[in-house]
Amino acid sequence: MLNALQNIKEQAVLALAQVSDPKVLDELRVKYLGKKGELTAILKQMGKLSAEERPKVGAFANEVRASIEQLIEQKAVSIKTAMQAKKLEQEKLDVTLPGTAAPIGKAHPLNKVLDEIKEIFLGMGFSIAEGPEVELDYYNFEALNIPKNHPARDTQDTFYISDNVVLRTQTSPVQVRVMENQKPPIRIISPGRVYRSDAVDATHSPLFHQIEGLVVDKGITMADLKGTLEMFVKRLYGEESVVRFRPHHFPFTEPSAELDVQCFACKGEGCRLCKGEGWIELLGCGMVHPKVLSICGIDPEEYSGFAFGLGLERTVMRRYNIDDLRLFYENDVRFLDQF
Ligand code: 2NL
Repeated sequence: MLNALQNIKEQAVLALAQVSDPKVLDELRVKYLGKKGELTAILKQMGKLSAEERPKVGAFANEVRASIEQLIEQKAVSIKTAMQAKKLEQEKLDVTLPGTAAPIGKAHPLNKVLDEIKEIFLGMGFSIAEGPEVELDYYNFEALNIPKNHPARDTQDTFYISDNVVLRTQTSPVQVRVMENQKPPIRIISPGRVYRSDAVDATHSPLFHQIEGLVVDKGITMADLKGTLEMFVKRLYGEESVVRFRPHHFPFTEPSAELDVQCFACKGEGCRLCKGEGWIELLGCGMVHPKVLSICGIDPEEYSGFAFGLGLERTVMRRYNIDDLRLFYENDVRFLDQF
């Protein structure tokens, strides 16, 4: 019996030396020390022993039990320590590593410049007017002194929804609606999407953006037009900007003009930026045609006004030296992130 106990002890020592899994350790505890375990099995046979042998075997059995218990206890501690070390190793956190930046959006370059332009005009007492992009032929053309056979109505250039409904080609119809509904004084800008049936290339798109402006009151003259627009250009491009007005023609203004700014790069000498001209074209403008005023229900004998229009894309391209308008609509973050 002493031999059997010695065997159990040796087996247990060997088995326990191999364990690294707490479940297996528990199984071994049951196997050696459990109620149906090997040690208990031996102790149950103690009755067969002589009175002389019994205390010896009993003492040794206790010794074996105690040393197996101690081994299991030590093993449990070392397994727990090893598992904790492994967990710490796996979950280690280097707080000196750079963090993962949360991507933050920003305003589109078209909106950035549009916001600046709105601020400039709001600062001069203008309000912002909006209106439909799907517009009656009447508001887009007729009311602006562009009759049925005018070249500006070329079906090549305009999207027709039906005979008398078009996608607006300018934001002027917004201003026509304001004149119909509001008594002067009127001081508005109307920014928004406009449409032309153009093929897409570096300088054309079937959808682009325009900002128009309109002032109507008693006694408005060309001097108001020139003063207001020169002030606008200086606010947008810098106080040192030099402007000039050139005669032009629009059906809805008389007289009409185009406003140029002296090239910022060469100061009028002629360079690549201004294509040798010395001047860069910014916008079209003029005194509202008396016919347009009367069509909109405003007496041209009592009131006069000026109006202007500029393309947002062209303005932004000039501002940031962008050479292809398609970049605005492609939503490539590598492009958009630069502004
Ligand atoms: C351009 C420049 C312009 C206007 C737009 C306008 C609007 C009303 C009455 C009179 Cl309601 N004029 N807008 C005036 C001059 C120029 O746009 O290059 N357009 C094709």
